Amino acid sequence: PHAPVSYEVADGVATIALARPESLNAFDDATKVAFRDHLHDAAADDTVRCVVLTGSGRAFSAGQDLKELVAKRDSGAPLSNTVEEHYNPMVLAITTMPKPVIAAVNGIAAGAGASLAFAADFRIVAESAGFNLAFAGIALSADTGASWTLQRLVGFPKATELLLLPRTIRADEALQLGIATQVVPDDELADVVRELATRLAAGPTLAYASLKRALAYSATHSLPEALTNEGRLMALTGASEDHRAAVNAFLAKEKPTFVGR
Ligand code: T3D
Repeated sequence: PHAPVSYEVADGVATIALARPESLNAFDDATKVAFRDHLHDAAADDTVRCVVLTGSGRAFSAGQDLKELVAKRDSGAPLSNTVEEHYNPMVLAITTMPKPVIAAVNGIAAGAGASLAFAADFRIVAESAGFNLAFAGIALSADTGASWTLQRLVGFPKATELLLLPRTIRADEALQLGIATQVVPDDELADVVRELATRLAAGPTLAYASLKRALAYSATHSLPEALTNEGRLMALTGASEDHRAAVNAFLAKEKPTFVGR
C-alpha cells in the first residue's frame, strides 16, 4: 500500500499532501501519525521556509476516518486517545511552526480536516471547495482547535452557529466570512499556491516566525504583557542578519535578499 501522506521539499517549500483520495483523505491512525510526524519534520528542517498542506483527489479531508473508528470500536480494540496523541500535536505544530503555513484547500474540508485548515496562516480555497464543521452531525464536540480558531476567524456568534448547525460553507461564503484568505478557480489553485509559497519561502523567515508568536501571544494576554512581548521579539528580529541587510538594501534603493535568519 502507498504512503497515506506524501512529503516533498522543493525550493524551500515543504508540501504535506494527504494521499487517501478514495476515503476523501479521512484520517485513520496511519494517516494521523504520518501527517503529525511530517509537520515535525518541516518544523525542524531549516531549509524549509514555508509549508503547504493539501489533499489529493476531490477532498482536502473528511476528518476522522469514521469507518476505522467503527471497525475499532466493534473489534473491542482499546480506543486510543487520538485527540491528545494525534490531533492536538498537529494543531500545535501548525500554529507554532516557525515559518508560514498555507492550507491549499482543494476540496471539502470537514471535521478535523476543517480544523487543520483553520490552524494554518493562509487558506487558499478552490472555487468548488468548502468547509463543514461536521462534529455535531455525529454527536461530538469540536476538536483539533476548532473552538479556538474558528471564533477568531468569524467571531463568537457565527462560530457558535457553524458548530451547532453544521452545513457545508461554500468557498464564496468562506471568503465573505473571513475563513478563506483567497478563492481561486480550481485549475489555478496549484499555481496560486506555488507563487505564494515561493514568495513566503524567499521572505524574512525569522520575522514571520516572530510575527506568528506575537499574534498568538497577544490573542491571550493583556496589552501591557503584549507590549513587553513585542519588545522581546523586536529585539530578536532587530539583531537578525535579514534586518541588517534589508535596511541597507532599502537605503541603497536595492531589493533585499532574505536568508531567513
Ligand atoms: O475518536 C475521536 O476522538 C474522533 C475525532 C473526531 C474528529 C473529526 O473529524 S469528527 C468529524 C468526522 N467527519 C465527518 O463527520 C464528515 C463525514 N463526511 C461527510 O459529511 C461527507 O462525506 C462530506 C461532507 C465530507 C462530503 O460529502 P460528499 O457527498 O461529497 O461525499 P460522500 O458521498 O458523503 O462520501 C464519499 C465517500 O467517502 C463515502 O464512501 P463510499 O460510500 O463511497 O464507500 C463516504 O462514506 C466516505 N467518507 C466520507 N467521509 C468519511 C468517509 N469515510 C470515512 N470517514 C469519513 N470521515
